[in-house]
Amino acid sequence: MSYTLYYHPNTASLSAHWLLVELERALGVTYQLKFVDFDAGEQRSASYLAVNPKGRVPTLVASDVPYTEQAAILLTLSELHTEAGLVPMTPGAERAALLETIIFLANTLLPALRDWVYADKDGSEEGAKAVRQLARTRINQAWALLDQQLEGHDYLQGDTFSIADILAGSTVSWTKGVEKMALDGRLNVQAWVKRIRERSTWAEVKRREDGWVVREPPFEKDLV
Ligand SMILES: N[C@@H](CCC(=O)N[C@@H](CS)C(=O)NCC(=O)O)C(=O)O
Repeated sequence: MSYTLYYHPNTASLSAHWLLVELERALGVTYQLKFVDFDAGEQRSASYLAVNPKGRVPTLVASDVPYTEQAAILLTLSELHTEAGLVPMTPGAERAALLETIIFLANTLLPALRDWVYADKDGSEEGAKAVRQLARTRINQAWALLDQQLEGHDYLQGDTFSIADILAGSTVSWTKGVEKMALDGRLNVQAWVKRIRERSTWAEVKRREDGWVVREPPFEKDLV
């Protein structure tokens, strides 16, 4: 299988990239990267929209078929390479727990993060502050629950590192405010973030995403 990941550094594409580095390390899976230049509006260019009509990253092209949505990409990729052990495949409690966490993240944390970062662009300048206030509440609620889930465990799936850690963990450093909301006062999340960032694949994915920065957008100073 040949893989091409359309990405922008330290954004929603980071999870798919991190998983690809994990699969490369564990199994020798190879992939190509294509940088999508947000400053140039490349995500809205006709050529990119032909690959991903949503005009967003990530897009993973696997043997000529484009896949979008980071949660779906993580499930698909980890299931294509089960030998890496990043997804439980046997129907039952473990797989149900993994699906529950992935769907929880995709339904709650990820849309709230989108609103936090893009409130003015997706909506309007006037409404942005109110949207961000609600987004902040939702982000905090999601991390409070994840902190509980981590109580007494090394990873979101218990004792095993999985795509749930990749999906949640890759969002933490998107911006300074987002990082603060995840970490402040949450001892389990703090220990877990430290643990997953000790993986050599984390340092490697940051190194490969040339231009990787933790942003500090102006609105975060007012609200966090
Ligand atoms: N639901 C999508 C959201 C993807 C998304 O919002 N990506 C952002 C980067 S964080 C993007 O492409 N932004 C560019 C834009 O909206 O113009 C997913 O989880 O994959």
